[in-house]
Amino acid sequence: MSPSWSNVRADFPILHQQVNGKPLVYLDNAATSQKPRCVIDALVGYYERDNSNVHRGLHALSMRATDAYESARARLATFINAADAAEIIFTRGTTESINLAARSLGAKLKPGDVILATEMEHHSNLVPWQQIAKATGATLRFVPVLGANAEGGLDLASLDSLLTPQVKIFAFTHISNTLGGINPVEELCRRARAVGALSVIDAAQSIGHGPFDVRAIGADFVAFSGHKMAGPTGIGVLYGRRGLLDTMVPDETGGGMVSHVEYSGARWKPAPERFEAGTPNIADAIALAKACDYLDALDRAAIAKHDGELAALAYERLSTLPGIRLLGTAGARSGLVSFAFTEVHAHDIVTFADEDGIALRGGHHCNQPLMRKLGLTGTTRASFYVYNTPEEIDVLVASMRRILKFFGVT
Ligand code: C6P
Repeated sequence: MSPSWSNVRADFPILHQQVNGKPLVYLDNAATSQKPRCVIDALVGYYERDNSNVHRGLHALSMRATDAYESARARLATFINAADAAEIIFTRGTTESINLAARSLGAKLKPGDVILATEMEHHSNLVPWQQIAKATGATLRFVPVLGANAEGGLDLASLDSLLTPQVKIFAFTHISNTLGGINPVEELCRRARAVGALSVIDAAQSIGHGPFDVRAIGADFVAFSGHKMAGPTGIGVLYGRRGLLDTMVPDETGGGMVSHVEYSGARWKPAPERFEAGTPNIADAIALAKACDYLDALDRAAIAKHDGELAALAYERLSTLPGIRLLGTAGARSGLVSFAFTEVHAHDIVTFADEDGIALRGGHHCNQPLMRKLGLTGTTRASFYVYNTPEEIDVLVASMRRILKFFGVT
């Protein structure tokens, strides 16, 4: 049964405020989502009752903290249907997860190898691969995006020529943070596997917005951030298939990740400890597990439907505005809409919308090459989550009309 979406707002304390004398309309969820009371309470509760360092203590608090931290890992594993909690590496977020994967996997690359990405990648799933390609002599290639407004999504036909046996890594986003379309990740993983390439999915924009089953998808690696899925900042996950993780070199070394150390060298523990040197972000991992409980209780399929319907409604309503250019597909989309006006800069739109209490995002959204390809300097983006309502889309559209009128666009 679908949750009562109007009750959901009561779970998020931050939403009940005015901005510039207007009720806050928070439509910047692709940048970071708001946090429900239960996640905030989990953070505070940990520091008030259990705070201690993990893994190295034999006293009660340390054992409690260790139990809670490792239970959080197990909870994240069930959240994405991983086969084993050891496949969950806690990181600072998507960016750190992809850097870890790139550096560890990159250690095995050589000249002649190919890393395949797509033209719609966020800088966080692009620059780390550029760096690894430069360091190893591997070549970085891209699956093109189709259409003047990227309405054609990824050019899947190009995979026939791009996915050669030279491709060792295929890194792609599940949902573009600028376009909002949903990429066919099962198919992309299957195609990668067929040529012996490892798949790396950037799930930053999808993980909190619908069901995600790593085994059904057939993913080798998945990166995501807690703060975009109702969890805290500073915590995220790199999922890696167990058999792969234990063959990989650690990215960082130090305490906690070693099984045996001499003055002359050291041996590594198996995953996940191998990839978690130093004191981890214990409190935020525990609170992230609470966010998983919260999203599952809402029902993640229902969340996907809710967010997608709001974005489709926003797309339809915004398309009536003069001079608007809407990016991405008109069809199946996740919970975001990205648009540009010929006459008004995205930063002006966002600044003026703030006067109406609306939080939007304007700019290149860390997609500079894609923006250049589409002939844009930036877009305005409205992104939705569980607490947003159709009435807020009315406020958004009315605000856009007011701004366009101010700039003399009719
Ligand atoms: N996008 C936005 O679109 P971090 O900052 O590590 O939590 O996530 C990076 C990241 C990676 N991939 C995708 C597809 C993303 O959307 C993001 C973050 C934010 O507003 C910030 S640019």
